[in-house]
Amino acid sequence: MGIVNTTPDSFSDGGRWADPQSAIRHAFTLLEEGADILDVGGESTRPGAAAVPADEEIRRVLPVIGALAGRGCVVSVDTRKPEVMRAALDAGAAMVNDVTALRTPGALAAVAASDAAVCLMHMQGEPQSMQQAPRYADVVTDVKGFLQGRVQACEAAGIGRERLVIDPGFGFGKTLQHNLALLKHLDRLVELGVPVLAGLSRKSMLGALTGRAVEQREFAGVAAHLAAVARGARLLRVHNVAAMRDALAIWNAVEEQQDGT
Ligand code: HH2
Repeated sequence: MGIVNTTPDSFSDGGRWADPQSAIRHAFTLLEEGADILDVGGESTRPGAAAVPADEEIRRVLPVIGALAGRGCVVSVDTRKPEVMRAALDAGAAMVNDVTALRTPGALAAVAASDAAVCLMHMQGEPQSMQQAPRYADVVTDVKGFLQGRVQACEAAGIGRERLVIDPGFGFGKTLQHNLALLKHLDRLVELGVPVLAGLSRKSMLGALTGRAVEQREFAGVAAHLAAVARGARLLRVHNVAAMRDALAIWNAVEEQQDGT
């Protein structure tokens, strides 16, 4: 999954693709590099980010989603607002990626009324304050229990399991130790029987471990994503698709090597 930001303030590439034409061009570059899904977002969820009104978010993402879906691309919309979900699905988005796991009133119904897929992500607290004092009894058990509850809420609302993806939400209300525990034990989320997505690209945990600035975390991100794949992650949300594709080509060749040859 390649990341297409239309926000002026994303934590990693804020403003670079804020006009629709450059966002669309960037999306096509990601496709050429091997992305299967393009994740289009119009509201940054970085720690401390300001909320964006729905009409402004729609104004940012709709031209990009319409253009990409119109050309047959598989598009995901990264939003937590039911109004934006509906507009994006009408414009051809095939997936909703929601960092609040459809907890906003009306979000379950907005997705249930479509046949789109949905990514349910765990976040403790709100972006404005989530990194102040994240706390868990046991982070892996707590996140797994939350995601299991959201899978059940989706099924009860008429969104079948085959449409669902789950995500521990690296960096969303988590300390470095919480993030590492979730990555190390990602196989416990895989046990829920729903494909797991990992989004570690350029995140602060990579900076904490390497001392690198946001734009220099590419190698660290590839390593972190491979650690996720090794534990069963099936989707990776990344900025640098080419680097991840190369890493996966090697990974998959080793995994698929038959013994005895
Ligand atoms: N991380 C960000 C945004 N959306 N969605 C999922 N499912 N998983 C994630 O880990 C995730 C996400 C990060 O926030 P943002 O500030 O928008 O930065 P960017 O989109 O450049 O990654």
